[in-house]
Amino acid sequence: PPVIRREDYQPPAWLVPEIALDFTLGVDATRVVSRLTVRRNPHGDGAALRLNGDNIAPLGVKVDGVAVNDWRLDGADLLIDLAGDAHAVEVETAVNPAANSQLMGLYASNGMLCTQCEAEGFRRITFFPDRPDVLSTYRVRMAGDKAAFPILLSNGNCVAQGDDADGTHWAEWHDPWPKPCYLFALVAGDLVANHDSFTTMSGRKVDLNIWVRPGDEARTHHAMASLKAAMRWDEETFGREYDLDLFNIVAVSDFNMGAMENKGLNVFNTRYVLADPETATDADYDAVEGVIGHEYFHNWSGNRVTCRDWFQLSLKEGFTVLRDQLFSADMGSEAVKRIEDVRVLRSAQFPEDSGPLAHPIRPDSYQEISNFYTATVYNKGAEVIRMMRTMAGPERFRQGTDLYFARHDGEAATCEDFVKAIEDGSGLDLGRFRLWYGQAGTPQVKVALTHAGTTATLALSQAVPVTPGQPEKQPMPIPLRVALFDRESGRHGGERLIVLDKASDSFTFDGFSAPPVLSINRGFSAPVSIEADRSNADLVFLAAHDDDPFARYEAMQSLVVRHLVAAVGGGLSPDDRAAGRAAIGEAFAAFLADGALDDLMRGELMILPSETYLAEQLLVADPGAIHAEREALKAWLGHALQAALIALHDRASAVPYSRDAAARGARKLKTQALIYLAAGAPEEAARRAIAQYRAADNMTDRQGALMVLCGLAVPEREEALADFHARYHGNALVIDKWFSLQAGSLHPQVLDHVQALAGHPDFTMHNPNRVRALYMAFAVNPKGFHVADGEGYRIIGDLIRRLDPINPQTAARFVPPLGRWRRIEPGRSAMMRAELERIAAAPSLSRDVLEQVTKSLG
Ligand code: B3K
Ligand code: ZN
Repeated sequence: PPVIRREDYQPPAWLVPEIALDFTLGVDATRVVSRLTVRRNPHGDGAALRLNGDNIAPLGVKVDGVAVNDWRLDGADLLIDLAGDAHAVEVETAVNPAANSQLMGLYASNGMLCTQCEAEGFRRITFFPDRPDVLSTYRVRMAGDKAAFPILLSNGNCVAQGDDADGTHWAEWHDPWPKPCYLFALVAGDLVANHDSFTTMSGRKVDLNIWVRPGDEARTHHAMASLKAAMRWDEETFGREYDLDLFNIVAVSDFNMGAMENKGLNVFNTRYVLADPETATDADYDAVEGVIGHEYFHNWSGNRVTCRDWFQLSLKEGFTVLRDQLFSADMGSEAVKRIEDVRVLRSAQFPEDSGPLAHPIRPDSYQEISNFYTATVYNKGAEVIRMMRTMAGPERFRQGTDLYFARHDGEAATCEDFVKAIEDGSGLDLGRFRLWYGQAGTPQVKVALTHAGTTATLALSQAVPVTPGQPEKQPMPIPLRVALFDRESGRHGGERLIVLDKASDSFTFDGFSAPPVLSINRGFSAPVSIEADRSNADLVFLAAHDDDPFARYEAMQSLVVRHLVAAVGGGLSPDDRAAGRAAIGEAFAAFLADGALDDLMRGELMILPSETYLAEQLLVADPGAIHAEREALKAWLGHALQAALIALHDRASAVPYSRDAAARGARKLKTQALIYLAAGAPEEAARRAIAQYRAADNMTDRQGALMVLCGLAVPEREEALADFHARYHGNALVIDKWFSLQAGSLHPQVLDHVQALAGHPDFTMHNPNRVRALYMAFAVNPKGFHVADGEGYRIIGDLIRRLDPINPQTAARFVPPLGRWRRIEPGRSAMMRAELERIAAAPSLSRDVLEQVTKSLG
């Protein structure tokens, strides 16, 4: 497949200021007439009009009202030579939404029709310059059977509608804001809305609707509350006001991603809309709030200011992720949100950055852009912008974002435009900081603290690892929030922000009569990996005393990482092992008993570093050994702290259900306590888990209990699984949980379970949520995926081959777990690689899978 390069960018030869689309809707056949007003771009190269297409054929082409046939096809694109500088071009196409299993373009989902155009789905509907720097105002007319499609929606405002005699009806929509075609959307179906309204800061009333299938209305209240909170928050925090009189959200059950920010008509995966206490966990509630916020925030960061080309994807995604993170932090616990975000970064982005698919947040080339909607572009992209905010401070950062929006409103901008606006608006010098956009790889920072007289000296050095296509790296500015604690008082004399902008540097701190304890990268101020030679005692000290909650969590994590890495390497004598466990146990016991901690934070501190993150610490990892050591530590803690864990579970179980922070904290603890008990005292855990399951009046407790039972070979497991399935039969999102919990479990027969579930009547390859529920839960379950005989790899390899012809975008998402082979011990490594080779040898692979597999082998 051809390689698209960032440096080859050329402005479009033709602009399309206006488009009118006319849809005659049908589930098996929809006809589309597209009328474009095209104008030659003075900055273009004077070439023919190129309209991209994908899997469509032109049924008729007119230029200035006259049918022509001197058009030609170049691959899938339609080329039309035009004599003048301005023309009207009309193209007719037909598509079959029911046959569209890729879920890109116009497709059918449960009898309704909907679209997904980002990144390149619009070209599967009609011929168009499908690139984000061509902005048009849209008029959309749709007509169709009124019984099948009582609701007809598109972007902007509905300007006219009517009924026809033959049982059909029609509607016309107009979106006044010019937009690229990836933000176009259409929805037609039998939907009901939760209606509400929001009054903007300038006093305009906006109608809000969340559209769902009849019967789901009662589960939309949290989404609506989140939407209104997001609208207010963006006004207050970023000065951004909504710009239409109507905002529609539609929930769709067949969807490749989480949601899509189409202008005025966001389309959502049902899983990020529907929530009630009976069917959604606290984490699900948080995810709904976060994704509703994310898509809403795109109205400015993405829609009003869009991307010039897809290499700039992080311009909208990194910035919008940062915005949704700050929003969620303000809605709940800032400390807990930060920890969760770092955990996602470390388990999803760090491995990406150190593997064969590593790319900078602004990639230099791609074959299939869908493969670049990654944790790097999204989450590391957010971290990079967060560093600018940390260095500027929130007020000056806001001056930068104000300038960015003012300067580029209505434009298709670049990452460089963003950095320049932050620079000009905030007064920061971001000269070398721009390297963060171009260099892939997680910087490794080495830290040593020495003490002499009354001075502590912090010596730092950095190295950015080699990544594919980037053999040489330059040092980057790394902002580190640092505090030095006095061992006696347990306090520090103020935090300092230092910026390491060279390969190595040192910083001095005066006024310490004794060697202080170092707290560094507080708040995770930079997305780097820190290598510091700190004693267990110092880490235990920080885990107990650090006033930065992230640093406290981090000290705990470091303590565990260090112990487990040494254990896995076989370098622990029995005495060392006992000492390491004792230090961890001491820290655990301290925060379990710490009355000053809230339970949500206590629950975070209880979570051990993931096996993926542990594997990242090793050049070559043995997943079996990592799993065994981590489980052994859990069992030791569960056993050693059994009384405290039981007391915790009892205390938390007495808290009645509510959505407030204290009750959510209690629920988090209940499940965490069960997890440790399951490892250290399985009978006690099984008793408690089935009791929690039976008594549950909410999904958090029920799912937590079922998750723990799923990992135990006990009769209560079957009872709970059968009850769960019967109770929620027909509720797709909850049945997804039923699949995930089994596929992600610690049960010794997890592989057999996965294979049986693949043949379950509720399983289908055509619904991405269901595919992910079974297979992604399995692919990220180290116990199952890395089983020593390689069967886990074969399961995922088979899945990729079978799913690719149906849904290549989703199939490609399963390649990265296999792509880790170079960093895995030789036996498994060879089997992972062989699996990739089997995939590569399959006839006619999609561009999506081919790119990921080739790069993973390369
Ligand atoms: N912008 C969409 C991503 C859609 C990508 C489809 N390949 C979701 C989001 O980030 O908000
Ligand atoms: Zn986004």
